[in-house]
Amino acid sequence: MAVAAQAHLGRVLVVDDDGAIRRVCSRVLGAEGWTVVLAESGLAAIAELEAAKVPFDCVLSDVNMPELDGFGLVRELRARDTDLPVLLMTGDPSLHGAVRAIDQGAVSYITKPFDHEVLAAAVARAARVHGVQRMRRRAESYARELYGETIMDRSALQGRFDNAIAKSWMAYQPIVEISTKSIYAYEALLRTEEESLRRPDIFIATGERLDKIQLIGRTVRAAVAAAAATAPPDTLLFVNVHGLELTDEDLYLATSALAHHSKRVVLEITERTSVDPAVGSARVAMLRKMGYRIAVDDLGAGYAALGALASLEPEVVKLDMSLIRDLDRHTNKRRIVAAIANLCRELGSKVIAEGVETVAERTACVDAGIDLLQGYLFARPSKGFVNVTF
Ligand code: G
Ligand code: MN
Repeated sequence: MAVAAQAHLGRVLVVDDDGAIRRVCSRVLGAEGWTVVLAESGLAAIAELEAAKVPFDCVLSDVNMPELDGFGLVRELRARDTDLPVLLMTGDPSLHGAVRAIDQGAVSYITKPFDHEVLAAAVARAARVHGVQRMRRRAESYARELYGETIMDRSALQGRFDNAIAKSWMAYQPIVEISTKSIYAYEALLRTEEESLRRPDIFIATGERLDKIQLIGRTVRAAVAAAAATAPPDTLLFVNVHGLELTDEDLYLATSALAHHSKRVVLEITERTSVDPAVGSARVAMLRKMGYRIAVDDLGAGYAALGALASLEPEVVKLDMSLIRDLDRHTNKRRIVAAIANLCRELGSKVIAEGVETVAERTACVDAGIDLLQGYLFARPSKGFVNVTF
């Protein structure tokens, strides 16, 4: 796969006492875009795992090895409370071997000898499942952080959530271009009349908790598509896309309502739920092919890492409001913001400053070379496409 070959897919630990197998795995997986680390025994594998500064995404291990065999390795890993997926390679093609592998906590197994395609697909699948699970867990702990444990009752939440979707609407907030005194775009923001979920972060965290992020995404995209005709011409529409939406096939349907407007839509991606760089860049390539442009949202908030600039090559970068707040009063902050804005421009991205609230912040942004601004100073998010007086 061309996309996969260029992407950095992640790190795989290959464990086998047979040097020939290690070499084949290294060659095949390396060509796919994986970073491969080799270990010649179960004990060496444990040592690699414990020394690793960057976590592994998958372990591919032989079953029959002296000292610590593949099953023992899985047991050791599980005892260390890690959910790292282990893919076992077994020379035993019987069902018994497979059952035993899964029983012991391996996520999957392949039988030797194997086709190169089978090997590559099995590793990709194991790592992908792991990535999605990790994302879900993160989303869930974020939801718990917002609510506390007490109101995590699923059925109660479900009722509120359904009501929130039924009573949801989109607010639009202008993004202004200072040099031309015009409106460059509007960001679409999800709102609801359901009292308990009025705070957008809590609404979305509830969707994460209930595994309904794709429903939220579909609702948002349909609403924005319906409103697109009433938006002032020549303005772009910025639409937030949650990390878990990137795997929703509805997003990629050429016949979907929003796809008809893709040329004027910029999809904002935030790393709040940690978009796997490999999944992210492949998916983003598909969205670009459909005509969408991509923005990295919340840069500087601790979610969006600078790495996203390299892996997603966004057309637009939005600087988080924590960087913009009191910009006029902090020399070092101004230096940092100016340097990030410069870097983004050098990489070919436009820069938007989010959360501009005061005239002094606006001036400081412009002085830092930022021409596109968004925030309460210009307009709050509101029901229609409001105008701005400069
Ligand atoms: O994560 P994202 O950047 O998409 O979130 C934008 C949120 O920030 C919206 O919910 C919006 O209401 C809010 N917002 C927009 N402008 C301002 C502002 O100037 N100040 C503050 N505090 N919040 C803002
Ligand atoms: Mn946003």
